[in-house]
Amino acid sequence: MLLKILLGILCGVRASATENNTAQHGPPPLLLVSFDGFRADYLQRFPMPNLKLLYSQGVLVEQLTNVFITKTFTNHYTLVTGLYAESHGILANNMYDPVTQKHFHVSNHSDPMWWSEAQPLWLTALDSGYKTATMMWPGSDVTIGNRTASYFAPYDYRVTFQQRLGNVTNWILGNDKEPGVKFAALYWEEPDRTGHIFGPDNVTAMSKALKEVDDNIGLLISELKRTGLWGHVNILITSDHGMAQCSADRLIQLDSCLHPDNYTLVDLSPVTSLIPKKDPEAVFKLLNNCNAHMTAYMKSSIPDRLHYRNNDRIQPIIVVADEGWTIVQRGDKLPRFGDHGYDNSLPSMHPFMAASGPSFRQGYRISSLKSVDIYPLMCHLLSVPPQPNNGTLNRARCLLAAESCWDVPLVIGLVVGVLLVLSTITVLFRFLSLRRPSGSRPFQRLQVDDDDDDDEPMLE
Ligand SMILES: *[C@@H]1O[C@H](CO)[C@@H](O)[C@H](O)[C@H]1NC(C)=O
Ligand SMILES: *[C@@H]1O[C@H](CO)[C@@H](O)[C@H](O)[C@H]1NC(C)=O
Ligand SMILES: *[C@@H]1O[C@H](CO)[C@@H](O)[C@H](O)[C@H]1NC(C)=O
Ligand SMILES: *[C@@H]1O[C@H](CO)[C@@H](O)[C@H](O)[C@H]1NC(C)=O
Ligand SMILES: *[C@@H]1O[C@H](CO)[C@@H](O)[C@H](O)[C@H]1NC(C)=O
Ligand SMILES: *[C@@H]1O[C@H](CO)[C@@H](O)[C@H](O)[C@H]1NC(C)=O
Ligand SMILES: CC(=O)N[C@H]1CO[C@H](CO)[C@@H](O)[C@@H]1O
Ligand SMILES: [Zn+2]
Repeated sequence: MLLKILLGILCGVRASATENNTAQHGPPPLLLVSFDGFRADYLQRFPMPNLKLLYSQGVLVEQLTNVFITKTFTNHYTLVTGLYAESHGILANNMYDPVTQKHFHVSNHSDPMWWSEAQPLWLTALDSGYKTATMMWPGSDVTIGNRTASYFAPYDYRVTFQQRLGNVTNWILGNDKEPGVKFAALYWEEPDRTGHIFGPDNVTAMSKALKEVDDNIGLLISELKRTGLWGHVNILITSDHGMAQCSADRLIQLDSCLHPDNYTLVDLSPVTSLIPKKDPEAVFKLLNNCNAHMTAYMKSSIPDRLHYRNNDRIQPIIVVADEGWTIVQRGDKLPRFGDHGYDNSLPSMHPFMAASGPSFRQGYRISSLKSVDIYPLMCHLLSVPPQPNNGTLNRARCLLAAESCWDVPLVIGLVVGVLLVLSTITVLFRFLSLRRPSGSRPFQRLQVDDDDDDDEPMLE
């Protein structure tokens, strides 16, 4: 708490050219790009020259602590709302809502009721008078509160990255009739797809996929340079989650513990979500003792740190598999070699964040940030008042060029230093005042210097 306050005070705002422009022409446009399933350590394991070029001129957050469950729709909505899953309502890629008795699936996600517990940035920014655009960002084709971004395109895997990018740069540029958009969100499905098919440990497959991702980042840089936007837009490249290696040796069969007649299945792996038919406690007990590599929770006892409890769309029992384990109902067929959705404290589930542009520092990196903090950061970059959220700008402030910021270790050092000086002064002061003789303390006199002796009578 003390540290928070200190950081807040120390991160004083410095006047800068960016702010001058902000005052006159509004903030620079912000382009948010997600490469689905980009596990943080891919950055160390694969070359990625274009991405490295981008953040060498900007900032890098080596790991982003995302939210539970570490699935695509859940975390993409978190990035644009700053909310935990329980607060934005997109709790999984497969959901059941007991109030409306509706079912949600990635391929049937367009009913606004699922998304209306939050307001994504592409809508909030409209209220500041900006135009916005979304290119296949999950949920951005849904009419939320009767609105969409000014421009959007529903997901279509056949549209190449270059085509998506072309639309986005046109939207940012604007034309004679329409001003450019201030906020654009661009989605690309790799390296998630390859990660699922081959697993993140397959160096051959992942090298190829990440080379393509990096080539796309190269395209992004050259397209922004070609259109004159480079250096004038803030670019934020991030992802929703990482990927864990799965194996046929790490399968958990629910049927071996519990007959499927006993429950209605809502979601399966790596987080099983189910509704018990009769006795919930009995079903829980069977699941809890089923396999050492998974943990069952009654809804009321899901740990606080997961922020995954206060929502009707969380079912009475969830079961969470250990890293790399796959839950199936029956059989011994491994559905995919890579998966995500596991506990969000696992580094393998974490993505990264890189950014560059006029508002960011250059060549700066921090080891971690929470994904809920991206939203307040983006609101700050756009001067858009944030909706209530679970993030804070304080942790991301140091990434900004306009903030003179102190490192946490430095601040701790400073605080300790100040405390040391203060206590030294106190000790010295005490020592000196002890040296002041008082007749009632005989030992005092023994320590007193000769020249001090002269003053004594006057003091007493
Ligand atoms: C602010 O912008 C104006 C016009 O673009 C420029 O003349 C002025 O020098 C700028 N001031 C600062 C402090 O950058
Ligand atoms: C899609 O979801 C809606 C409710 O949100 C439901 O009425 C409809 O039956 C679903 N369609 C399919 C094909 O599952
Ligand atoms: C959305 O628009 C419809 C018809 O235009 C209207 O009936 C409804 O109240 C609106 N809903 C919201 C949330 O504004
Ligand atoms: C994207 O750009 C292409 C080529 O200019 C155009 O045909 C297409 O309509 C654009 N898509 C959207 C959603 O505006
Ligand atoms: C790794 O991926 C390649 C395709 O890039 C595939 O041919 C190979 O079988 C995979 N290896 C393993 C061990 O899965
Ligand atoms: C997250 O933010 C929402 C909106 O402000 C709030 O209702 C919720 O209590 C917050 N969650 C936590 C764990 O603070
Ligand atoms: C705990 C529980 O409800 N067990 C039931 C599961 O389903 C089988 C088959 O329908 C029943 O025999 C069990 O009693
Ligand atoms: Zn994903």
